[in-house]
Amino acid sequence: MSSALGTVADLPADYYDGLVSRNLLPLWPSLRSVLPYGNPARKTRPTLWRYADVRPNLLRAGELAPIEKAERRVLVLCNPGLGLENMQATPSIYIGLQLILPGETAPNHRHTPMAVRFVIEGQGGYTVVQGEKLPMEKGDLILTPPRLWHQHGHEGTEPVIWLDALDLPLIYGLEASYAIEGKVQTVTDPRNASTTRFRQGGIVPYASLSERRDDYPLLRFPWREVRATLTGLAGVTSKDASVHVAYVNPETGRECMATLGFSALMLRPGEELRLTRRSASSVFHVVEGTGTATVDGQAMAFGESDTFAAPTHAEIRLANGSGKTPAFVFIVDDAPMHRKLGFYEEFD
Ligand code: GTQ
Repeated sequence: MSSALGTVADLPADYYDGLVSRNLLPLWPSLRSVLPYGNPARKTRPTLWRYADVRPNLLRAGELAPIEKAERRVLVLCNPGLGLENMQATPSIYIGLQLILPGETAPNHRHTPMAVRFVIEGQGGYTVVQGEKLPMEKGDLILTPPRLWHQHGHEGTEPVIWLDALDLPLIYGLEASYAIEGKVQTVTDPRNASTTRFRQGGIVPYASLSERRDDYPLLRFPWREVRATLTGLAGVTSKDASVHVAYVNPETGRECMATLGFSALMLRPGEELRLTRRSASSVFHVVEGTGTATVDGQAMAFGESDTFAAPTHAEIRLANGSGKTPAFVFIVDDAPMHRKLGFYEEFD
């Protein structure tokens, strides 16, 4: 059985001060706080960001911050439990909502954190990744992997807004986060080349069987395909199983990025779903529909384009608010990193 550990107050002051003056600390007074028994200490709060609150402020940023003065015009979704200034939705996940106006370009750069974009509204936006021009339609997922060049642009007529998810808190915490500015990219690959090469799951270019594998063979996952897959899957899934798909690398069948994972969930009309409790933290973005999320007992009513965060080890329930139409949710989590580090867990 564990007993109470000694505290700093138990120690002679001159001994403790002597340690501190030599950049030393005793472990035992802090052991339980850094390595608690049973469950991790969590500061992340279940938090909901309503699109109706973010959108007008983001459009105002369009007036206040010219793209040349912003590079990336983004409002960051900060978890209040983690300190707003730390710009963490969860301990490992950064989420920002980015606005680009017609005719604007966001300059070419590359950086050590990985990023993905999930389009919320507007037509005509695009991202160029390593010379490949990737169109951005509502619900599309675009990957900008670590250290690959990327720039954004907008050829349409209405504002384009997307959600950025990055592993920035993690990479910043490693003191490894930095960017390099680049010259404007020339588009070398035809529009949508990676999506053409990997058009359908299970069918890959023959040469990819013997070629050295590209780490990121597919950079764009069109929502149209994801939604159709979910709808089809709902038809062959029993009522007690969830309708949930993962975005993967088409060559390996494994997660498409090293640290963060991406998936999409369909809540059938009237469905109430209890997610498997697990070690990973996550962020949910509502693509379509309304409902209620209950995270560690805290209920949050969600609507289209709202975003909410759940801490590690959280108890999560999702209920579709409609008995007639499905709801669709895009999910970002840090399960790939938990798996790689060897401590991914599912409970119950
Ligand atoms: O679009 O490259 O939200 O570099 C934060 C950092 C977006 C981007 C963010 C970035 C970007």
